[in-house]
Amino acid sequence: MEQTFIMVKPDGVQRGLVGEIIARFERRGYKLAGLKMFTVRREVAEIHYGEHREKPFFQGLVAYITSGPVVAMVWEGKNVVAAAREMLGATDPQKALPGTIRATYGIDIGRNIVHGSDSPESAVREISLFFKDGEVLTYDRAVDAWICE
Ligand code: DAT
Ligand code: MG
Repeated sequence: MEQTFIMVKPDGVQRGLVGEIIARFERRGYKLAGLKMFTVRREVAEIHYGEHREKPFFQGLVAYITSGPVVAMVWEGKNVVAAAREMLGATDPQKALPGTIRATYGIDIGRNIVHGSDSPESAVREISLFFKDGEVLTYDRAVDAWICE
């Protein structure tokens, strides 16, 4: 089953939005497969955001993501990568559609609250960067048959 990597960034943790974000994924029916809280180390941040290394905002982005604890999660379900990106909204909260997480809780592109993998390949890479073997769990939920036929 498809999985995605979702991370509540340090601003989301500081602002008390962890529960709100988890609740949205839970209520939609996705399955929580991994969850932990930690502070991202600079080396890991630079790998995670490696595609942006040459961008002018890179240093600020690394400083932001390493500035405090994050909550990292693996969510699982049909088409979860693309669906989660829609739930997050556009990268810039000013451009995000109403009702999305970034539009509901954010104002500034440099404080956009939450990360979500942009493709299934990115999800695999990001999950393996942040989670060790055994930290992503496989289990059955009795409710699954009521979520997808
Ligand atoms: P996303 O997080 O939606 O996948 P991205 O991968 O293009 O967006 O960029 C990663 C993060 O970098 C993004 O969440 C916020 C920051 N960022 C992107 N573009 C930016 C810009 N033009 N100015 C400042 N920060 C930016
Ligand atoms: Mg991205």
